[in-house]
Amino acid sequence: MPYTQMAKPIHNYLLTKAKGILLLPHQNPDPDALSSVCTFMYYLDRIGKPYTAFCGTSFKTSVDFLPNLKNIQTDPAVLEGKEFDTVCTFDAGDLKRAISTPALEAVTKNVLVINFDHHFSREHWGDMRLVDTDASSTTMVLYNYLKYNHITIDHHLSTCILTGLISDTENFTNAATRASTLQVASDLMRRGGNINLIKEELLKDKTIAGLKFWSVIFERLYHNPKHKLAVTYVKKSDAEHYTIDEDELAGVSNFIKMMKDADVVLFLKETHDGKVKGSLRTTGDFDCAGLAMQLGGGGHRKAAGFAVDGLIREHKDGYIMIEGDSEEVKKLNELIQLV
Ligand SMILES: [Mn+2]
Repeated sequence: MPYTQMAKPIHNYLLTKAKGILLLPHQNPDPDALSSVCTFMYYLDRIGKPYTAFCGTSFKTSVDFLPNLKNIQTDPAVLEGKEFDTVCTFDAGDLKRAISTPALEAVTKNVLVINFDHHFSREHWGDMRLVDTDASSTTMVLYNYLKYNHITIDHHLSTCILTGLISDTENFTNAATRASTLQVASDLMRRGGNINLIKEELLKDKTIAGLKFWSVIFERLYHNPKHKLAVTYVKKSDAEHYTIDEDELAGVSNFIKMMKDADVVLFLKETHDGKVKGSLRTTGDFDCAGLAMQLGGGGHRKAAGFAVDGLIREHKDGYIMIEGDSEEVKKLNELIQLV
């Protein structure tokens, strides 16, 4: 448990030493990253420390109901002339996913980095770290952090923390759901966390345009029985014909993984910088992180990702191959081709 060693030193540092605090979710933040930043803003308000909350990318979100979400800035102009000595990152997995733009790089030279996360990472980055890979969400890490530091968790904090918990466990259905998750969720509900508001707002995130693109993704889905792998994909050129929303794409891979016919779902997506990004999802015993690592990536057992240089080529026999010449591409093609 990292809390016994790190929760108090981090709190003491923030309370007594930090002068300019910058809070960063990862780029293209998900509800857990955003609600973690919202949780931390409430906490810093409580201990009377000023901060700037900033996200390197603009974001569209289903967590607008969190009252202080509007305080997360995205215009780099707000960073100008500010001096930071401390950066807190949330849910980032990798430092580059938090410090993701030149403007952020410029203001974060010579700062102390505090990493709050629940992702596994091979590089144990951050000058101070509170990383608990057993935690269901980054907000859960913050729940424990606040408890260790005897910060009262009121209804605002409860709703923020519960948001990350519900989102990352997909309404308490995926493998990140543990006995401790439900225990903490019930404590947060007792403290005034508004579970009905959160569930309704998080679930109501589909659009007609988005669902039409879901049908395209379903149409492309195929199954490689040899590897018990289901594959589908998004091409760069799809953007010319459909409205594509990243959040809705995350929703579709979570939906597809519920299928009975495959052990693991691989969702491949061409990016604009000549790569193919893959995300692996399973509800079973398959080790997604193990496979992702062989393909140059990483992640959790149940959800992992990787990226290779290449392009998606559709094969006339209803499957795809990746055009590229790295070892990883070769390995990937062995998994996805139907021969
Ligand atoms: Mn998370």
